Amino acid sequence: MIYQLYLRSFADYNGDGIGDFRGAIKKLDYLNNLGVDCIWLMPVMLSPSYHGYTVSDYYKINPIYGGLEDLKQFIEKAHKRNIKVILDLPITHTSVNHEWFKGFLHDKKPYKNWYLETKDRNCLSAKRPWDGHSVWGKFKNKWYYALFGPTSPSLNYEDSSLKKEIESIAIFWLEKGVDGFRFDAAKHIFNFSTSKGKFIYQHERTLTFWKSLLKRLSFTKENPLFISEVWDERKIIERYSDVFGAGFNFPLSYAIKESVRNLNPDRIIDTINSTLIDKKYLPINFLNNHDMSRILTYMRGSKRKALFAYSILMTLPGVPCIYYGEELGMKGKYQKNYTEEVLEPFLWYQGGTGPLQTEWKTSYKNKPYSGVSLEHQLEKTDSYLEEFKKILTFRSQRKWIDTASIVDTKIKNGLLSVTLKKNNHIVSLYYNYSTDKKKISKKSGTAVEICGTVKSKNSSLEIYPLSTVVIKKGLIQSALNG
Ligand code: ACG
Repeated sequence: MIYQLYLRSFADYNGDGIGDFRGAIKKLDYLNNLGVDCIWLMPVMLSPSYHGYTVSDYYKINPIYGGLEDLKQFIEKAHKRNIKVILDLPITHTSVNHEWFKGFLHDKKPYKNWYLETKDRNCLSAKRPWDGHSVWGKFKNKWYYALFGPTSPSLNYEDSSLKKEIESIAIFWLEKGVDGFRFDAAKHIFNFSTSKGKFIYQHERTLTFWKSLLKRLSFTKENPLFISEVWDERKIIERYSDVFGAGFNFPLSYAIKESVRNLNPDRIIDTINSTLIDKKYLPINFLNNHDMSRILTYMRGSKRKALFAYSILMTLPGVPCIYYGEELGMKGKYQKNYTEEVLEPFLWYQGGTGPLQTEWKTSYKNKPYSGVSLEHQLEKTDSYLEEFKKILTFRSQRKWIDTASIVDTKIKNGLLSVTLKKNNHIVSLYYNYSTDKKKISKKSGTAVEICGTVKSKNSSLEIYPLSTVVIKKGLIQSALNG
């Protein structure tokens, strides 16, 4: 189970209000108890931006988070708890503060070729396909390609010396002990055609680039975890996941969220079948990340729906990944160009202050005394966190599900069932999407209720709306009774 961690908002050791490695070290037991076995650190390299996706030095840790020694300590202490650590590596663009970009602006070799410049009017009219933004930035008289906006000039991989440098950077971090990377924006290595003056994905070339880079990196580390972030339709995601060995499963994220929000599971079976069956790579399943709304907000405040969605995520094959603070039911809606709203401080204390609490920004969505804090929830018996943990515990005790096969999927009158198999484990999962109780008949054995309410009545089980139950096959013979 992967935990996506935004260090700035997690735990502050040195008292400057900003989360850091030493603070996060103090919270490793908290993550361990949740069942986390891999931490994805959102960008921690030197960067002028709050999110860190614009890097100004790939060999340096952002000093607000600590130094290289602190990262090494963090990794060492995580490893002691059998937790892996992977870094977010945004290499399709840099910060404008990077020495490379300064070199480019001054036409210095080799940097003048590491970014793309144009004077061609035809090129300048090119737009980003998904939202129509211009893909160019301007400094003095120079127009440079900047797919993610003018403060993030895109790197130009037509120059082979750049690839060598990126290789050295990745090796540098692997040698420091990190277990792998989340490769940001992986489909965007080659996407501008200067001859046509247009934005055009060049997947073949991009995949060749990654194959060669990853092959080189695999010599440095045994069993590295490389995850591609390719936000696209299934077929494209798959091509990249095959090369990386693991990829974020965007279609499943949409399918779970939409089906639960609309209480309509009709489309989810197709997505389960097409994204989770017979894969040569590990699907990384998630509901949201820092580019998306938090789940409780997405579900318009319905805790039942949010937990039900998590129960689906946590019972399907593939590796589940959760975004920090989701276990508390933090809220926040991502609005275009305003990622900050989903990056609020993890609230440890009711009053918003106490040891290790971060406060680098005001929380608008997760305010003190709003009931979201860990402290408050630990004092209650029926908290969101407690229900969330029950779902996580189910999964962390059954790691075999990560690589299980799906042998059957069915849906009848709003009751979705999925049967999983791995070696001698066979289980059937039942998810009640309808607004009525559903009955399944049983012969003998026990059922594990994962979410919501499930009652045993004589020879049958009653599954309440928005509830999930798992049944060990062979112990209970089930039939959908509608
Ligand atoms: C990553 C990070 C993100 C980061 C960057 C840049 C990249 O997660 O936080 O921004 O370092 C595109 C890229 C992604 C990128 C997002 C933000 N994410 O491909 O790699 O932008 C369509 C497009 C996608 C596009 C998405 C954006 O195809 O390419 O993602 O829209 O909404 C279905 C379709 C699918 C479609 C979706 C959504 O799934 O199949 O094709 O995706 O619907 O419509 C960071 C900061 C930013 C800052 C930047 C410099 O977060 O604020 O500006 O750095």
